Amino acid sequence: MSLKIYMNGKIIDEKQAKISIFDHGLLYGDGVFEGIRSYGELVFRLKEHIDRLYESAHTIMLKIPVSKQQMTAAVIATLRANKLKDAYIRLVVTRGEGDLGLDPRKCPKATVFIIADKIALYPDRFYKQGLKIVTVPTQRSSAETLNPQVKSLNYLNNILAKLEAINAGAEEAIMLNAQGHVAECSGDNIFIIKKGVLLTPHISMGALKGITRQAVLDIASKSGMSVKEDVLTRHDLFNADECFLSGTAAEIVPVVKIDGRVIGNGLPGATTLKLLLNFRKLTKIDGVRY
Ligand code: PXG
Repeated sequence: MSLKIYMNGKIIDEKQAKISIFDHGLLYGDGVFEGIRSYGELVFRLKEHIDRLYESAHTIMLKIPVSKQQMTAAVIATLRANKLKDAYIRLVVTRGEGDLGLDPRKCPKATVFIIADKIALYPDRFYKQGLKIVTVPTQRSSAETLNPQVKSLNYLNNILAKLEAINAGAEEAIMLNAQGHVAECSGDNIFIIKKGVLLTPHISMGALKGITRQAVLDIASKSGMSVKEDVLTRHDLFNADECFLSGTAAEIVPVVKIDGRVIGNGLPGATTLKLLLNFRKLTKIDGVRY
């Protein structure tokens, strides 16, 4: 069955959804995107995703040709057109068609498209056994180079890190910043639990302000746990009681080994699993209905 795609104001068949070879999203990775999830018929934290998309676009001086309200309606229209209940939604805005030069002024109109498809869930063993992850040589780009806060179409920094993790036989890559402090993973934020305190790298360490990350911080604070956005080293990770990753696709996934060091008792942590349970409860109530 072919998917229905939202493209520049219309819902069309995926076979008709084509991008120009002169689109600067392709030629230069010049554009922004979001990965969003719906649970049942609720789009999880849609407003936060739309806000982040427009902030990313603002920073790269990319004018999105539709309002936030229209974009929200477009996401919902795409989900309805595909009759999807549990879905993964990819929202993409590129600089649009231009010439072969870098100059964004040569691209008069941004390209907007939305793909909604069935969600490809992570294997169950990731949650039951936990992940083995490694730190990788590729540093997270700094705010002064390519700010990790901008969810841009230029993901090579993260892809290089992912390749290095795969080459090492690991499932995710921990990226450090130029100071050697923990920033985040190639497509997820990272958390540890130490003596009952929930810790995650401060955004200034070079992390994307993850929407799942914020949900985890909200859930933990509400349950009375102390939470701290901090400076974390590999030593802090190795000696944590528990470790997990957060992201739209992953939700909350336990980590049991980092660079060969066993974390805690080597099994998914009890607090991690409780947070995952509470996160899944939240996804059933916190969202925009369609
Ligand atoms: N850090 C980075 C670098 C990300 O790309 C996250 C953290 C988690 O953020 P959210 O808002 O999702 O909690 C992301 C987002 C994939 C995939 O297919 C993952 C992301 C983006 C695009 C695709 O695994 N992660």
